[in-house]
Amino acid sequence: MRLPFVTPDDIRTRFSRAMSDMYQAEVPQYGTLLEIVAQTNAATMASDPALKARLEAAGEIGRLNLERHGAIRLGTAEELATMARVFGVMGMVAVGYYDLSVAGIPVHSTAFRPVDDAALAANPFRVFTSLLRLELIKDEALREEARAILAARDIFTPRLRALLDLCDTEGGLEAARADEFVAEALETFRWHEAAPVSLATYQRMHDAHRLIADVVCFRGPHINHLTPRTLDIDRTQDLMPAHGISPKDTIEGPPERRVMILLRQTSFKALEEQIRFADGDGTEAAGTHTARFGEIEQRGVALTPKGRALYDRLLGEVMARTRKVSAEEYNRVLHQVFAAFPDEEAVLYAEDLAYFRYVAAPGADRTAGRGKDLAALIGAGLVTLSPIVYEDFLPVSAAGIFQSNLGEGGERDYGDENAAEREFIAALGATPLDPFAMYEAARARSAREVLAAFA
Ligand code: OOG
Ligand code: NI
Repeated sequence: MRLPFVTPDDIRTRFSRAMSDMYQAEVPQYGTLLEIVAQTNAATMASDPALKARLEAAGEIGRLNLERHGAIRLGTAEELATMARVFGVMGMVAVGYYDLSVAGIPVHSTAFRPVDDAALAANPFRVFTSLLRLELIKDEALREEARAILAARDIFTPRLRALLDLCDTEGGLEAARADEFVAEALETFRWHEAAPVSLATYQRMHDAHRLIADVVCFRGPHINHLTPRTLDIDRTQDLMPAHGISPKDTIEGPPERRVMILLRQTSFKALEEQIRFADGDGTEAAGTHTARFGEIEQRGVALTPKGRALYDRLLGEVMARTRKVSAEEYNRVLHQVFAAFPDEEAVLYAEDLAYFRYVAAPGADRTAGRGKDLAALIGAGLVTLSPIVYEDFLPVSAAGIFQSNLGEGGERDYGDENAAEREFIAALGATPLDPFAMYEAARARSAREVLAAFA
């Protein structure tokens, strides 16, 4: 008799828990962050019963303490293709294409995450996954050296590769194999204190770009942060210093508002960690590497293309007006400029700036709504709007996080960006899904359901 398969949602939850445990053991500040965030979330819900009721109605309470994202950086097309299979077993698919070269960083990226409503509600675990663009290493000898080092490594255990094949042929993994899969997959994300390259090689890669050293000089793509979701990022940020964590002095993304939009994030600086480098003759040289950091985030409503264009324009204006200013001045300008972004749900909806689900009002009289269209149902109070949470990342924010943790990269033009995207797609073996299309689909699905309920 064949045992039942563990669902992708369950495998993802087992994996994200295992990853969180590993990272807590490796980076104690992350455990502290989890505690502060849990405290903040409990306090925020206690002081804001309306928010709590809303999260409950939207099925978001269950996922809140599970919710986090991580990030890794890969070196080769084959690594990305295999990683896509690993995430696929956990019900995570590539969503969005992020071009980080606009910030002078030689990578491009996607986010692996669950996509349908039920899977997101079960556990929205996401991994921001970057691929190094070797072609951007200008020095040819160095580029070929990096290519050779990457070609010689395998970031996946042989057993993980076998389990991937088994999952493909059998169509799933039963409990014991799912546990084995989680343990084997975790190995790819582990930190290694011993590097397979010499200190001199590390330094040459590092001189080309810190990120190149981070990808090329290690046995695998160590998870570089895990980010819990807070309901109040300002409150969490204020609690950090008392717990021995010093955050950056500004929060990235939109300002604090009545209706939270997109994503706000803040991080603490990456740790400088001891590394043993292998010098060819069997001896070791001590050095350090800086990659792992901590981050928290607050998520709000997803924006439509129109809302996103307004957001990008306003943020661009803030950037242009705040070069080399204090944190106070930055916040002042941020609030002032973002006053132009409507801050009421009804207006965000009416002006098609943000995505909402249509929800039948509790106890709504079905017969009173018979035959009415959405506008009439909303007007009559029979249907209410529920914000669709933004499940993705901010390219500008992502670039900002990279910059603050990897040093100055400066603005650079990396040439034909469409060609880069085509290469990314070829490496991945698929076109990443369009996030806007998915929010739109969630909105449309809720419209169909609510109209059917009043038909
Ligand atoms: C990824 C940075 C992107 C975020 O939250 O925007 C990211 C990296 O540093 O590898 O995680
Ligand atoms: Ni992050």
